[in-house]
Parts: sequence; C-alpha cells; structure tokens
Amino acid sequence: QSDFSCDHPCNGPKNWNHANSNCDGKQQSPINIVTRKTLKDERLTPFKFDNYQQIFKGTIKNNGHSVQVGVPHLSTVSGGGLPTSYKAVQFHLHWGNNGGPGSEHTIDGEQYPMELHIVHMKHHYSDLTTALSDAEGVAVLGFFYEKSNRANGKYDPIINALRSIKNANGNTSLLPVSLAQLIPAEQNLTSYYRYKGSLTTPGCTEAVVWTLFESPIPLSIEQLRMFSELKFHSGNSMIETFRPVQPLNGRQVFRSGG
Ligand code: 1SD
Ligand code: ZN
Repeated sequence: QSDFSCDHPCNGPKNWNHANSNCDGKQQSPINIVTRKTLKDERLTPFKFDNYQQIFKGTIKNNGHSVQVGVPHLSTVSGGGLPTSYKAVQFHLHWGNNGGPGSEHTIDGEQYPMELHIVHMKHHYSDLTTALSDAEGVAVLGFFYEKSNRANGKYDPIINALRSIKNANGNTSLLPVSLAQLIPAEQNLTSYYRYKGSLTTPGCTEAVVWTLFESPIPLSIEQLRMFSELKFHSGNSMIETFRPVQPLNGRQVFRSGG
C-alpha cells in the first residue's frame, strides 16, 4: 500500500511533505506556468513519436488514486529537446469533481478539467525505479482536456471500461487502443512548455523532464463525469486527484520555438 492510499482527507497532498522527504524538495511538480515568464527555446523542436499508432490491448486499473493503463514498451518519443529517446511505460489521469477543475498543472492560474500523463523512461532502462535514480530518467508528456459539446469517440475504450473498475484494485481489459488516438494530432503538438520537476505523488522523486502541450483534448461533460464515479481505497468518491501547484523556486520554464 502506498503512502497516499487512504486519499485526501487523512493522508493527501497536504501531508506529503511529512510523508516523504522528497516531497519537500526544491524542484517539485506540478506548477503554475506563467506564460509571460516562459523563455522561448529554439532547441525545443517538434517531437518524433514512434509507434504511437500501435494498437494494443491494455489493462486499465483503478490503483486506488487514479486509473492507470500499462503500455507495451514499443512506443517511443524523441526530439522535442529531450536528451535521448524515451519509451512509454504507462498513462494515467488526474481530474476534478464531476467535470470541475482537476488538472495538476495550471496555465496562468487556469486549472483544466483533467490532465493526462504519459509516463516514459529513458530507452535503456528496464524499470521506472532505476530510471528515477537518473535526474532526467523519466519524461512525462502532459496533456490538458477541455469541455466539448460533443462526446469524443476516441475515448470510448477508456470511458466504457470505467464502469468495470469502480472499486480500488479493480482492473479490466481495454478494447484495442493506441496512444495516438488519445492525444491531439501530431501537427498540433508543436507548442509546449518544458521544465524540470518531480513525480506529483510520493516519493515525489525529482527525476522528471516535464512537457505540457498547449493543445487540449476535447471530452464531453458526461465523459468527464464518469471519472468521478470511481472510488478511492477508502471507498470515498475518487475526485480531485491532483496535487496542488508547488513553488517554482527560481526554476525557468521554457516554451517551444523550433
Ligand atoms: O501519480 C503518478 C503515479 O501514479 C505514478 O504513475 C508515478 C510514476 O511511477 O507518476 C506519478 S505522476 O508524477 O506521473 N503524476
Ligand atoms: Zn500523474
């Protein structure tokens, strides 16, 4: 059982600084991105996505604090100012209450209804634990969601599976899905923010190269609300699964410019 298994009131984000010394560090995530203070960096060129179109049959799990899908280590990302290529490990989401504010990162103070994290590790590592001992071992690609008047059919495999994993530790197989179908088209992924930070849950390890894409993913309010039907380990509704924004402590946030 993890440090935060009993969810927010008893052991949530506000108590993590006590739960784990890393959570008190100087390079924590998430952050509020103040766009006028970002620095354009010509090295932040477009990403190269390999095998993001690969369709796989994944398992979706309610891990007691989010829903997570393991990804076969075939999809890789490089370019985008990353030091090397990184392979996808898993993705998960952070959300609010019934479609209310729920993203972890905020842009000029705006909190989006949900945020997708596709967690990658440097290609030569075989597990996340090892990757986390490297200051740039992990790359998380973060995507925001926006409310749309229309349901996003590309999310049917995810949304339809949620009803089968309402309780903590529940898992079920997903209908075939690809990472590409869950994110905006590649030509809309050239505008992004970059900074060095941490995992947003304990142990809050400061080993993450963060990328937040500007272009949001549309979902209907009904689709967003389905996430609030899930339950934490405690049995309480799994809502507001985000860590509050953390101090920048002098870090520079860069924006793409390639
Ligand atoms: O919250 C997730 C956590 O569930 C786990 O996936 C971890 C990686 O081992 O990453 C954090 S986060 O920083 O991607 N939110
Ligand atoms: Zn996350």
